[in-house]
Amino acid sequence: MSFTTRGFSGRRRQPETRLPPGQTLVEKWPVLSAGPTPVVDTADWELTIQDETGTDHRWNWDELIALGVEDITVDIHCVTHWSKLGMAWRGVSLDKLFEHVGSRHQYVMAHSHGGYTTNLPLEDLLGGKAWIAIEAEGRPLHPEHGGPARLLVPHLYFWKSAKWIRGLTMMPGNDPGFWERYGYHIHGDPWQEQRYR
Ligand SMILES: Nc1nc2c(c(=O)[nH]1)N[C@H]1C(S)=C(S)[C@@H](COP(=O)(O)O)O[C@H]1N2
Ligand SMILES: [Mo]
Repeated sequence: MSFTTRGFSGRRRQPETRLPPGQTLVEKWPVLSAGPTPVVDTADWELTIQDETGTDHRWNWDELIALGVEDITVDIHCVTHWSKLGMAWRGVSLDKLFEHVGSRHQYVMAHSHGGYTTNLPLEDLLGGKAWIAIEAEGRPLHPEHGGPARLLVPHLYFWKSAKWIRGLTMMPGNDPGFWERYGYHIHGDPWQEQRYR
């Protein structure tokens, strides 16, 4: 399956209008990590979604891939003002994972190897808007960019796309994650310039 995600307008924006306010285009892909790059092997990789009852839903690497991998082309926008347009990614839609998880809780904390966290409303992860990404630009995701697997939520600032993802925990409220506690915006929509609070 191969398709290009569309903006919420339902129409692909032209390059000059695909840049959110205050952003600058980059060609090279910067690395931004708050700590060292953890070593994560697909052989013992696992993703856990903890539902509101505390029950863990688990997928190993092969089980993740078996859910179905999509090719997507998206733009990414970092709060530090760089944007990279038309990036080719491969990943598993969060819709596929949440088909197996019932939750009345409407917020999610993403947890990474190394301790990074970021919070998101569940609705920002569903509806073809978010993936567990395993490849970028035709190659397995480089460890510096979150390989073997990272969250990819391109419609929000890129700090929401947790690298080295290991789990999602359902939450009743929108508790702040790592950068959000340091004053980054609780939601992070680049089109609204939701950078800091
Ligand atoms: N685990 C983890 N995920 C993370 C980060 C991090 O430090 N640790 N940095 C975030 C920030 S601020 C950005 S801009 C992007 C950078 O991703 P990149 O290094 O692949 O460009 O990852 C986000 N995800
Ligand atoms: Mo960032």
